[in-house]
Amino acid sequence: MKKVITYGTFDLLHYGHILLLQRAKAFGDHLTVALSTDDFNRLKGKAAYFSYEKRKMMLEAIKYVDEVIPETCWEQKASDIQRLGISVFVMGNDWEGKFDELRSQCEVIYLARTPDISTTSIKSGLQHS
Ligand code: C2G
Repeated sequence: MKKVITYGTFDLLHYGHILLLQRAKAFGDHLTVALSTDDFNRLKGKAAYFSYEKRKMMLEAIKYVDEVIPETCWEQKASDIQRLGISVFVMGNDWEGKFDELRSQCEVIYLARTPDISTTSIKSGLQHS
């Protein structure tokens, strides 16, 4: 089984997130999402609208997602990859190059972000089609 992992807050779930998860899953047979906890979001300077539990429940309802684990710190990626037997690490390309040190453990892929949608824009109430 080829295992893929991705990390994020996934707040106010939107189609940009779904397209990321769909593309990430396509690199293997099993997708783990490491979901930022509320405490880690505070460290990231992000305040999620929905709690970790609600964001976790929503992710678990997505057919591309096989497992959701907590992301509690920046430094857990290498040990997650090792412990879970991950072959592919995927992130949106707003993170381009930021996790290249993981290339010693697994494939690292940065996918193009979906344009014109973000949790921030939803929060600021921009009209959207
Ligand atoms: N994303 C995307 N297109 C968008 C918005 C988001 O492809 N329009 C992707 C991001 O690039 C990221 C994932 O969806 O790969 C989750 O986005 P966020 O919840 O904003 O993740 P972030 O806060 O960047 O957390 O340790 C890594 C961090 O936890 C990443």
